[in-house]
Amino acid sequence: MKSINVMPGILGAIAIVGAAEAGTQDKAKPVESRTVTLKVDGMACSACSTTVEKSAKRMRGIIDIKASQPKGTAEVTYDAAQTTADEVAKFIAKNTGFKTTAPK
Ligand SMILES: [Cu+2]
Repeated sequence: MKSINVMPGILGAIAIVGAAEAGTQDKAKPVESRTVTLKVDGMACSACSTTVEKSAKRMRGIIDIKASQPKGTAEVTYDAAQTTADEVAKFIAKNTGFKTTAPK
């Protein structure tokens, strides 16, 4: 009876590895990548732009962000299936205090 008990254990482990690999590829959720330039008011130095970047990277659906203090902008790449430019702007404004607006 012992061999019968061992088999489901091995199959279970293989199933878990398979699921983990499928998860990293994320085929169930197609990425609708979009890039938008947000206006970010009030950044005074490079630490401010770093704050904006770090804040936005915690948000669901953010693929990449590059904030520029001299330009007063943040170029954001996000998954349009998960969020919108307006939501990203609101998230940044709420978490950093910098007035952030999405292009209309
Ligand atoms: Cu600063």
